[in-house]
Amino acid sequence: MQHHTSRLPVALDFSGVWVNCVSRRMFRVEEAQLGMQPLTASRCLEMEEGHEEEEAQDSLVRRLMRKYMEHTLHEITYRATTKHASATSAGWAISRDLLPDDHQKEELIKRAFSDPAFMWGCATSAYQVEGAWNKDGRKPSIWDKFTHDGRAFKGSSGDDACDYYHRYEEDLARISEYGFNTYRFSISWTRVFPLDEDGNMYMNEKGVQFYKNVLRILADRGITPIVTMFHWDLPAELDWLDEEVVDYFLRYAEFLLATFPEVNWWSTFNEPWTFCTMGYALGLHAPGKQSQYLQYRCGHNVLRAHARAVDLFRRKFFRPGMKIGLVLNYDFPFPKDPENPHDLDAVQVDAIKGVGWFADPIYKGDYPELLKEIIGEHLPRFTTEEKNLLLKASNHEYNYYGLNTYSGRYVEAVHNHSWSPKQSFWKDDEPIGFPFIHAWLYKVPQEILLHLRWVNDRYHPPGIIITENGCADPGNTEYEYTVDDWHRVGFFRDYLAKVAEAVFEGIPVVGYTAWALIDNFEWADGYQRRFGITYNDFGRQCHGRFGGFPEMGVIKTYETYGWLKIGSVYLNILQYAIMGPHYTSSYCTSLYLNIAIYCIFHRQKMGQL
Ligand code: GBH
Repeated sequence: MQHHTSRLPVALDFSGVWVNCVSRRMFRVEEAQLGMQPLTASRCLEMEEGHEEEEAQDSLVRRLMRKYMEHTLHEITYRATTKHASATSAGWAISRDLLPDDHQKEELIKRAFSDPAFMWGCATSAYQVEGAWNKDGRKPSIWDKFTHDGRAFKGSSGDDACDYYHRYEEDLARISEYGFNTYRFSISWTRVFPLDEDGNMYMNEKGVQFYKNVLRILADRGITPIVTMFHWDLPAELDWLDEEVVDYFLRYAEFLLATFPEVNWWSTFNEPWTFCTMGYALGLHAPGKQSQYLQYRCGHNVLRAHARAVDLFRRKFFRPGMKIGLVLNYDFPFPKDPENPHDLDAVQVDAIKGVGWFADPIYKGDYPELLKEIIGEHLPRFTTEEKNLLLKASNHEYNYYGLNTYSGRYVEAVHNHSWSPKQSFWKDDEPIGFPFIHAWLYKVPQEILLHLRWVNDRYHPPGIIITENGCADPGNTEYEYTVDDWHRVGFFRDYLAKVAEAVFEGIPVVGYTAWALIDNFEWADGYQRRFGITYNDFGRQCHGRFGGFPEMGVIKTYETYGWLKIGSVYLNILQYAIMGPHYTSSYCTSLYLNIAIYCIFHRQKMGQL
C-alpha cells in the first residue's frame, strides 16, 4: 500500500495521512453511522484502500494545516518528536510534556492565586444538568416548552440532561476531588416555587429538599456555593416582556433568600444579554421571539427585578459576609484595523452596548447616554426612584461583579460609523484565535485581560468573580477521544495566565468558576457541545462520567493528555477549509478525523512511520 508519509516533519506527515483518510469521505457519511462504527485497524485500512487522492481538497487541507503550524502543530510536533514518547495501556498516547512557555504560565497562575481564600470552582445550571423535568412536582419552564416544540438541536431537550437530580452526590463529590473550594449552580424556579392555576406561587417541598441536600453536601465538604436565582428557566406562564414578571421574580427571590439562609453568595441573573437577545431578538433561545427591540424591554424588566431583589436582600437578609451580584457575559472585541480610529471607537461602542447596557444602570445609575442615542425611543427609561434603587445594587458592602467570558472577536466600523459595529472572527483569512466553535468560540486569552481592565476601569467593583470561562470540545462524542483533554487544559491555562496578569495589575479578581463541572445540555446546541471538565456519556443515559480535570487550581492534568484529542480539535480546520463558515455540524467530520488519527497510530505501530 502507498503511504503519503515520510519521516519528518511529523506534522506535515499528518496532513498527508489526514487527506488520505478524511477529506474525500467526510461528506458521504450518514450521520446515523457515525459513532457506531468500531474504530478498528482493519476498518482504517479498509477506508484507505481504493480511494484516489482528491487534489483540490488535499491542497486545501495542507494549506490550512500549514497555517495552523504556529498555533498547534508546533505543540504536536514537539510532543511527537520528543524522546519522552511513550505508550500507555491503550497504546496510543505519546509525550505529555509541557512546553517551556506553559511552565511559565503555570508559575504565574500559581503565584497569582496562592491566597487560599481565592474562590476556585466550576459551575452548572439547573436546566442544563438536572433532568427530571416533571418529577416531584417540578412544573414546566419556557425551556421545557421551547425544547418540546423541537427548537433545540435535533429535537433534544433537558428532560433528562445529566440526570443530576438523581446523581448529584456523585457529581458533587468530584468538586472536591478536583481540588475546588467553590461551586456555582442555579436553582430551578419551577422546581421550588412553581405557579398554580391561579398564578400563585407555592413552595414545592421536594424541590426544596433537593437543593437542601446539595447545600448540605457542599457544607460538609467546605465548598462555598454561589447560587444563581435565574439561569434562563422562567416559569412557562411568565414572560420577560410583561411588567408583572418583576413582581413574580421579587417574590421568588424573597422565597429563596428566606428558604436557603445557608447561602452567602447569590447572583440574581445569569447573562441578561443572552436571554434577552437570544430569546427576544434572535429567537434562538426560549421563548424564541424575533424582534428588533423587544430585548430592551426584557432587559429593562430584568434590571428592575435585579434592583428590587437586591434592595430586598439589603433590607431583610443581609448579614456581613453575604454577597449578591449580577452575572454579565461579554467577549471583548479587538479593532479589525487597529490603525483606524473608527474601529477603535467601534470597540468602545460595542462594549457599551454589550456590557454598559446592564452594568451602567447598576454602577452608574442609568443606561449609557450612547445607548439611549443609539436605541432611541425603543430603550425604556428608568424613573428617578428606580435609578436610586439601581445604584444601591452596587453597594460595595455586598456587591460583586460576575463576569462570564469565552471568546474574542473583531469589530469594525461600517462606513466609518461606529454605532453598529460589524463583528467577525476572521481577518485576512486568519481566525482571531483557535476556533473551538466556529460560530462564536475562538481562543483569545488576551480578551479576558482587556475585558477585566475595561470593567474595572469603568465600574470599580469591589470584587470580580469570573463566573464562567471555558470551551467546548468540538463535536466529538466518543469518550476515548474527548477525555484526553489537553486542548481544554491549554485553554484554561492560557486564559488563567491572563487573569493572573490582571491580578498582578491590582484588579480585584476574587474567584474563578470554570464552565462546566460536567458536559451538559448546551441550550439550542443540544448535546453536541461538550463544555464539561468531566466527561458525560449521554448515550448511555449518563451512566458514564469520567473525571477530566483533576486539579484545576494547579493545572496538573497532563496525566490524562493523549493524542486523539488533537484530532477532535482539528476538525474545525477542516470544516473551514472545505465548507466555509456556513458549515454547522462538526459532528460528522470529527469522527473521521479521529479515524485518521487512529490510522496514524496504526501505522506508527506497524513501523510505517
Ligand atoms: C454561557 O453563555 C451560558 O451561561 C451557559 O449556560 C452556557 O452553557 C455557556 O455559556 C456555554 O455556551 O450561537 O452564534 O448565536 C455564553 C454566552 C451567548 C455564547 C450566546 C453563545 C450564541 C452565539 N453565549 N452565544 S450563536
